[in-house]
Amino acid sequence: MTCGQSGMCLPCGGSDSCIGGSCSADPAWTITIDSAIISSIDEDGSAWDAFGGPLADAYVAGSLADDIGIRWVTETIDNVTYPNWDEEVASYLQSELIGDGIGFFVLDSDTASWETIGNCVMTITMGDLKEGTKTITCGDLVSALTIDFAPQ
Ligand SMILES: [Ca+2]
Ligand SMILES: [Ca+2]
Repeated sequence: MTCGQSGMCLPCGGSDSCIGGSCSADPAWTITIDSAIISSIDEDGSAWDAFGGPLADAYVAGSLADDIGIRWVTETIDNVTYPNWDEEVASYLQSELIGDGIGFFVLDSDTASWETIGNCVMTITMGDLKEGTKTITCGDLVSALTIDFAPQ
């Protein structure tokens, strides 16, 4: 079955999506924020916090890269350089992941606000999904951000 002209898609039915002009299987994948490696000091060489422990109180927020705004947020882990969230945050269609990628903000939670530790976009290929995990740098202060993928 063919579909899609100039960005318009006819319904494909089932769990298929219009990919490259034909209806193709488009399974959902769950996204798990696994872990990160965060600098112990900020870009000015200062502690992340003056009170309550100098290391970052780290959490990750994000969405598909084309989305406006934040769609999900992890728990905060206090005073860490190697946060291990292992937290499932979202489920997206394969076509969305490969088409858009995911935008991430790694943040330091403060009393009434936050500081940005890093932000980045992860591009995702079919190979990455099959591998089940991908690690990227996320700005100068996050030397590794690891995301896991699993078929839903
Ligand atoms: Ca702070
Ligand atoms: Ca802290």
